[in-house]
Amino acid sequence: MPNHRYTPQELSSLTQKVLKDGYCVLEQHFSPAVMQHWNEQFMPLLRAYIDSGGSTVGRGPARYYVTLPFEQPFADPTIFEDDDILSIVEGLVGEDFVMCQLATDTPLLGSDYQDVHRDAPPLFPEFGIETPPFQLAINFPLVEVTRENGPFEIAAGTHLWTKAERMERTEKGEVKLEPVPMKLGDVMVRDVRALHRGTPNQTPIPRPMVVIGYSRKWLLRPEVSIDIPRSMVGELSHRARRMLRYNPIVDAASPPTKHETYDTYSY
Ligand SMILES: O=C(O)CCC(=O)C(=O)O
Repeated sequence: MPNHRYTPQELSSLTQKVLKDGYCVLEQHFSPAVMQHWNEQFMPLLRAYIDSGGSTVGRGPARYYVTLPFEQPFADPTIFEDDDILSIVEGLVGEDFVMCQLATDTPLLGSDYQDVHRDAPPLFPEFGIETPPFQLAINFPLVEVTRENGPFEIAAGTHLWTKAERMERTEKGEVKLEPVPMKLGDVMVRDVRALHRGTPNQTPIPRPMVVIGYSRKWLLRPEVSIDIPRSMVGELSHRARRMLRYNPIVDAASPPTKHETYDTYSY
C-alpha cells in the first residue's frame, strides 16, 4: 500500500512547481533522526575518501562528490522508494523511470563559489531546443543548511533556457540565484537543468547533501551508477529492482575509495 503524506492535489501542485520553477522543496519530509544517523555513518566514508586522495576535479577546492555504498543505512527503501517523491518523479519523467545515482556533494571549509551550471546537457544539443524533464535530482542535506555552511543556490525558471538564452541572459544579469537554506529532513526535487551553484562552507563542519538521481526509462547515464551487492538483491521490492535495473550487480558494496567518474557536469 502506498504511504502518502500529501494528497493527490498537493502532489500535482508540487509537480507543477518543478515544471515551472525547476525545483520544489518538501519541508520536513524525512526523519531528522534518520538524517543524523546517515551523517554519522557517512563521516568515516568521507574521511576515507579524502585520505585516499579523493579527487575534487571539476568541483572546486575542498568539495567532494562521493557515491554512497548500497548497504545500510543508505540502501533504505523508506528514502529511495518514498511514495510521495516517486509520485512527483513519475509525474515529471514518466512511468517505469530508473534510479541511477545515490551519492553526496560535500563542501568543506576552504570550498569556494562554483561556476553557475546545470548537471546535464540537453537531449538534442545540435538543435538548440529544450525538452520536458528527463533527469531529476532529489537532494537532502545530512546537516542543517544555513547561510554559513554553503547553501545550494538555484535560479528558478532557468531549466528551459537554451544555451543561447543562457548566454544572453547571463550577460544581462538575469540569472537570479537564491540560496536554499534547508532544515534536516527537508527534500528538494530538482530538474538538473535549473542553473545552480555550490557556495563556500565557512564552518569547520562538513555539509553533505545527498543526491538521488532518477531518469526517464530510456536514459542511461554512464557517468553515475550504483553498485548493487548481490546479497541486497533479494531484499529489494519488485519496484526497487525495476528502478535499479541499469545498475551493476556486484559481489560486495563499493569501498569509499572507489574512483569517481562523475567529474564533468557543467553545461
Ligand atoms: O551541493 C552543492 O553545494 C552543489 C554542488 C553542485 O552543484 C555540484 O557539485 O555539481
